[in-house]
Amino acid sequence: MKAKIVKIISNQYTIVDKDNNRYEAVAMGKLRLGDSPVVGDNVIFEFRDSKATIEKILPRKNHLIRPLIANVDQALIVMSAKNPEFSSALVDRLIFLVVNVNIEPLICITKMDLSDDSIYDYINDYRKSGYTVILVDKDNVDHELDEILKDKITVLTGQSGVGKSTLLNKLNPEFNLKTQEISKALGRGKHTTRHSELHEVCGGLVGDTPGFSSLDFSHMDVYDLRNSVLDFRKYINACRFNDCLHQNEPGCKVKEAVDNGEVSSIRYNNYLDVLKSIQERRVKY
Ligand SMILES: Nc1nc2c(ncn2[C@@H]2O[C@H](COP(=O)(O)OP(=O)(O)O)[C@@H](O)[C@H]2O)c(=O)[nH]1
Ligand SMILES: [Mg+2]
Ligand SMILES: [Zn+2]
Repeated sequence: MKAKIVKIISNQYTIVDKDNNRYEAVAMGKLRLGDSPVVGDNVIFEFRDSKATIEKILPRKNHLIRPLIANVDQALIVMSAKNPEFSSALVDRLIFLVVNVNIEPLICITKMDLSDDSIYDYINDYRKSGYTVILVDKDNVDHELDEILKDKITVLTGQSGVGKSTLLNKLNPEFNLKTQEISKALGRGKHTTRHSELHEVCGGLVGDTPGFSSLDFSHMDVYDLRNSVLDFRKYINACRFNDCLHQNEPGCKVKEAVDNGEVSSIRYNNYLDVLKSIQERRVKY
């Protein structure tokens, strides 16, 4: 039978099947020796001595290390319109890191109530480029988000103070209560107890904040970066040279598209900044 792992505490697994039945399960010893099961894993389980036992991990579409989550569908990149000040440089770096690991980026702009209309220059730029942008203010959350989170595994990312916890709490008031209880319960001996969990929010699953916020590009080469800019995908193989980095090469269709306004110059300039830093091997921010 098939199920998904939604919670792991030490060697105790909570799995949920497609009819939303939850089981407490153990894993076969051989699984714990090799590539251990992580939350988000789709697994095959059997009942052995009336105990649900995970026998096999199904192939993963991706795998985050920090936190350990498999099969992440999308990342909600959270950035405030103000306080802290909106930064497209930061949003775009997060987009590149997320896309590089095959996770779909979604942009969520919080604290719209603190901003003037100039934020719409960015909002329109991202929307025109094909990115989904969700807006949040003190009292309201774009209804679209319910539909977006449903049936998916989502991680939230973004610098501290932008409103990630506030947003999750708005979507599901139980969320904060639950996470606070867990951190209290794990306060003692937390270094020895492994705990990870996907939380149910809007009919989907939301994982812990991943470590993208360190903005570490050291594992990416220039082509990984180029291929992580969704804005350029339309121009794949259009440039004169296949290995075009859209920098100063002759016959570059991306640069042409930037000049005539088809590709966002904001994204392009943020791309160039990261590209240069990789080329200079000054890879950390
Ligand atoms: N005005 C306003 N304040 C917000 C909004 N969202 C969050 N905040 C405030 O921003 C601060 C940081 O929020 P928090 O959720 O802890 O951010 P996190 O570090 O990303 O989890 C808190 O004081 C929140 O009350 C919003 O949409 N509008
Ligand atoms: Mg928080
Ligand atoms: Zn090019």
